[in-house]
Amino acid sequence: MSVTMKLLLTIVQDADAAKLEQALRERSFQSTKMASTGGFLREGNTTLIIGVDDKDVALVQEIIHANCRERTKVVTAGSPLHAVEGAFASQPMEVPVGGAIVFVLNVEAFHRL
Ligand code: 2BA
Repeated sequence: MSVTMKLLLTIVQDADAAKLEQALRERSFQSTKMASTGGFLREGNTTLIIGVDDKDVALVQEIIHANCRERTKVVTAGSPLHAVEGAFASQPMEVPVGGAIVFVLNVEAFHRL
């Protein structure tokens, strides 16, 4: 049986996660929260798995956009990043993070067993 559903694999900053979860709940969208770590900064972030009907994808993306903001992280000398990046990263540098990274995946099937 095919379903008309998408999975939004959504990576957000920890600081935005609770507010986003609440906003989704208020609109009756289900989500699953996973602790994750960014490969570049090697800091904790949050990955939300959100399964939604195709027709709700745009709305959910609006909710994500409204609840996640861009922040700048300063990567300072002595951070784990500097150990691997060498001379390129010997000065403090700023990187923008977020609002949110959203992968939209087709869902082949959805079962509640
Ligand atoms: P991080 O990998 O810790 O990356 C944090 C931020 O550092 C990124 O923010 C980006 O602005 C910057 N950045 C990442 N790689 C870089 C590089 N090679 N050179 C310079 N700057 C770099 P966002 O793009 O907003 O990503 C936030 C988090 O979302 C990432 O944390 C990662 O956990 C996830 N992410 C982003 N793109 C992804 C992808 N294509 N696949 C899987 N995860 C991704």
